[in-house]
Amino acid sequence: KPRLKYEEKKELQEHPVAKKLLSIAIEKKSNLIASLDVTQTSEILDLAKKIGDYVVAIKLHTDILTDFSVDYINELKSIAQEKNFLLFEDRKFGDIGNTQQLQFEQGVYKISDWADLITSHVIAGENSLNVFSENIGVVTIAEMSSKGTLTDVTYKQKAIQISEKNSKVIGCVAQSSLPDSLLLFTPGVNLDSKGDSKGQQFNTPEKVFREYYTDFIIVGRGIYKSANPVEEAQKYREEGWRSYEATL
Ligand code: UP6
Repeated sequence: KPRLKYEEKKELQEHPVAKKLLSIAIEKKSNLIASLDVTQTSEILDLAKKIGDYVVAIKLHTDILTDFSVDYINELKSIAQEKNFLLFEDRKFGDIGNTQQLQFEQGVYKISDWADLITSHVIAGENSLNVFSENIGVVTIAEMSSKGTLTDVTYKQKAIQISEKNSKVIGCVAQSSLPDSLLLFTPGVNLDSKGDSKGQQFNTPEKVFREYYTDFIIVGRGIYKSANPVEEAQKYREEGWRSYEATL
């Protein structure tokens, strides 16, 4: 059976962030999330201005920054507003609820103040998700892209069960298809490389749409490490959209 269109998926979503993400995808004809895994705020701001038109969201690892500041976050927020993309903090929470709450709300980054989307493991069980606010879209880690990951079929099924039951969860990170009610986010996407020496495994956009019916491709080094990030962002956007349409 063909996959659901973004318009049809939007009908199934209750969460405002899920609806917003799908609206942006439809409007921009893009299913690309750029992961800007760079260590200086100036690099993120520069890349966000240049590629913001082609992405639905920018994924961040805020704890790798050497010069985080509230001014940086405010500037990134205004670029996001202007260019119409969401901010996705890939924190991969993975602790008991109480600790996750402190990591989410406190510390230097105060993720709860600015993120539209966050990632969380569900290794600590369903109640650990209680601490995230209703207005932030939670994306759970159901299955990882790396070689030898412990997220086997049973783990993935349990993670999906928890995710389906929780109204804050809009979808999962995974490397295989999900129930229609959850949005699928797939990292480990690269057109030029099969992997790295640290366990990452890459697939092409075409494969992850055809085989998994993914909803969003997450591209890191394929864009920010390339000589021309703008050209690459355009290329992944086109390739992602073409691959999506081919599965309808
Ligand atoms: N990521 C994965 N695999 C997962 C979950 N998350 O690669 O299973 C994240 C990484 C990185 C990005 O933390 O930020 O997606 C992939 O970047 P890359 O394209 O440079 O490998």
